[in-house]
Amino acid sequence: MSEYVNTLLAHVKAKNPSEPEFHQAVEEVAQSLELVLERHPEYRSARILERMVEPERVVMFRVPWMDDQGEIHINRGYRIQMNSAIGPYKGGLRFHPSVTLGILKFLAFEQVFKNSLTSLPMGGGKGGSDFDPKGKSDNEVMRFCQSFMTELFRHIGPDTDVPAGDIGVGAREIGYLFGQYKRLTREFSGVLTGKGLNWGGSLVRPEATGYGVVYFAEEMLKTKGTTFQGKTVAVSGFGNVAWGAVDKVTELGGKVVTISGPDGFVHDKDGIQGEKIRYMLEMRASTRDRVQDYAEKFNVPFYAGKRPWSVKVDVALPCATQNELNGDNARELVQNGCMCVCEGANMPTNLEGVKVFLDSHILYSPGKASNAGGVATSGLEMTQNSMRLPWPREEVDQRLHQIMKSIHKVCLETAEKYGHPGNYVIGANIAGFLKVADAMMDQGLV
Ligand code: NDP
Ligand code: 2IT
Repeated sequence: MSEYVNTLLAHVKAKNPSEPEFHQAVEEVAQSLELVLERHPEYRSARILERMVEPERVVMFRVPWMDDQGEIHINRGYRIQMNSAIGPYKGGLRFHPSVTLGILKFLAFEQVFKNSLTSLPMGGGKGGSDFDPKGKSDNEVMRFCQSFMTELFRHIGPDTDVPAGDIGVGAREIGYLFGQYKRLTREFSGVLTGKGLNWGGSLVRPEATGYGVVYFAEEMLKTKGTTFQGKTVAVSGFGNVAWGAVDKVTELGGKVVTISGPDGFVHDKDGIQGEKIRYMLEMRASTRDRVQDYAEKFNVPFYAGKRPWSVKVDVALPCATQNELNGDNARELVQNGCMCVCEGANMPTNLEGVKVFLDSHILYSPGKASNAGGVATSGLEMTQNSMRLPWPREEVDQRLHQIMKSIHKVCLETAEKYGHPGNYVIGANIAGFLKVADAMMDQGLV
């Protein structure tokens, strides 16, 4: 690492203690950017990267709410408004007990590069709460969402900051959040994405992240002259992203043999298809947060407390959460002949795992490139809201597909241009950075 990047990292660590995930995300990006900063000293003297690691604004607030027994609970709410150089802040809300300021800062930082790659005018943000939706009633979730929005509403807006879903935030939560925003502002606007279809939502948004991951992986496979047809695929997670990915892989002739949850993973050798894909939605909606239910229903093996990376597959799609795949997992996948790892989750592979994939020269794509289909379709939802005109399914799907192809292309072209052909990490980080950096240069010292 150059002295410049070392100094920058030391600074970020000293200034933001107890935020290891944020340090990790910055380290990965900064390493890739050494090449750009060497060629373009103007970014260094304008201190672009130093500015990008400092959020434009962080909002942190109390979220008090009452459970069905009348007990009072207090959670913490956040919104990180990371970078608005190329558009209003855009990014999801995560409700999970593991949420901290550092986790949301890493996600907001990644979002800036991802949104830039989509080619749509969206800045980067992220938010959420340490609220645990597991086992909560609909009424409890509604009261929580209303309390959360009662503070958040003053910081967001259709041209300011447009939140969406992430872990623990799906259609139900977006509904409650939207209802409360509308009530407080007396405005029906496109302030959130992932809305219901009959009140401003877009077709394909629920499937978009998972579909996008598979469209991206399809492009990666094409570079080796192959397709999903007949490939065995490991997916982790069983949430929104995993569900879309399983559905699209199956449609393209691949066979998904694993899904996972916090309790372990299931190995379904016959492939997850048809009714089994629909059952994934049921499992998630149950809020039991157990993937073992699938193993019991379909009578397939369940491995408690394990992740699916020991299964011999051609393609792996990590779609659960950050740091779910370490160096040992990566070595095992590579040794078992896995030819393509395409990330659906945000930063699912730790730094050692990423190094293993890059050194082994298998096809490997970072989440900020391959999972951008979700936010890209959110961008398309914003466009439809502005036009007050919903597009048909084919139009949204076609645009999503086109966007994923163009992200793939720009990653490869950029990697090649900077002397690292086939390296999607370098390609994604540099291409995502350049657009934002140039906008910041144009806009003066902001
Ligand atoms: P969901 O809440 O729908 O599902 C998350 C899934 O991951 C659940 O199955 C969840 O279980 C599981 N999970 C969480 N922690 C672990 C763990 N330690 N081990 C195994 N499984 C775990 O969320 P999404 O599908 O929306 O999000 C999944 C990932 O995709 C996240 O990294 C998210 O940031 C990313 N992403 C989401 C997008 C979207 O549009 N929704 C867009 C781009 C990326 P649990 O109940 O424990 O959370
Ligand atoms: O990580 C992500 O890109 C998301 N959770 C989707 C964000 C969005 O605004 O649709």
